[in-house]
Amino acid sequence: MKNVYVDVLDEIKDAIAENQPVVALESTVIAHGLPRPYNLDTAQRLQDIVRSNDAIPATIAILDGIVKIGLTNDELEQLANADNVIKVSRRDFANVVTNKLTGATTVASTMIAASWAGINIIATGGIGGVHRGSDLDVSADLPEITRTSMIVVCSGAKAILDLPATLEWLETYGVPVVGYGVDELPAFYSQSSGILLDIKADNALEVAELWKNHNELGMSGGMLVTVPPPSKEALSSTEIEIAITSAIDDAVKHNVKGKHITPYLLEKVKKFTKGDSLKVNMALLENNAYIAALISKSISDTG
Ligand code: PSU
Ligand code: MN
Repeated sequence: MKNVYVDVLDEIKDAIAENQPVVALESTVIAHGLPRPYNLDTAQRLQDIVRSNDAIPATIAILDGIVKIGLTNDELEQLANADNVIKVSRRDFANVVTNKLTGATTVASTMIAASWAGINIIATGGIGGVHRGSDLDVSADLPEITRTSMIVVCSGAKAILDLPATLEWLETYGVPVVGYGVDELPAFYSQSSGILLDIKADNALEVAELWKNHNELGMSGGMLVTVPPPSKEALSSTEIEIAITSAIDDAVKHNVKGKHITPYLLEKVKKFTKGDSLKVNMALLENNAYIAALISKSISDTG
């Protein structure tokens, strides 16, 4: 689907037409996931990393009602420094376009827009999932992965979530979850979750093969490729768990709900870890962009 509300950068259009590697990058992490000035720095670094590994970066956002697939440096800066940026998921597209608003795209909405442009891979930090506790809060990222044919490279679901419940959800709806060089689901801030995975790929080429067969078998929907955070910055599960529990207690106390809960918890965890969670978040975003570029290149080389 292409329409007057979608604007794809020429270099991305050309790369897709020539079957060259393109990696989509989401923008909620820029507008809501990371504090200034780290957000703009990281967004630029992610694009540079993708580019220096022979793929074209396509950061996606909605500016004044236009869905931008690929942002110029000025647009990236504008988004990183704007106030009142809407966090856009599937349900929000029509509203943001109709009212010419500015929005940052989550994993779910980035997948939707990326697929309009023919892109087949996105890199992020951690996907949304099933939240802890008794409220039925399930991220729109999960159903989107069942609908949209795309590889999602991430460090698992964010550890503020209920990871076993998230993995069960993905199993129920038939989403392949691949460990990249590991046989355990990474836990975003830390390398291990104790949850074993059934599918392992040791390198980008093996992911490309899985993806090719996923499509040749006529499987609809996406595939999750989970990459552990770099060991230098990764935190131990016990140290991060204390921060997460305190953050959730605070959120309950202040009645934070809906789309505000994820950014709230990330910010609180950052505070309780004295910035260590921010360091690992930025490091894993960079590493995931790197791995996504390698996978994208393997797909275009073998396709
Ligand atoms: N990864 C990060 N930081 C983030 C996100 C991912 O390292 O802030 C964002 C993604 O855009 C993801 C969103 O789609 O968090 C999930 O939000 P929710 O739980 O409200 O669906
Ligand atoms: Mn939610």
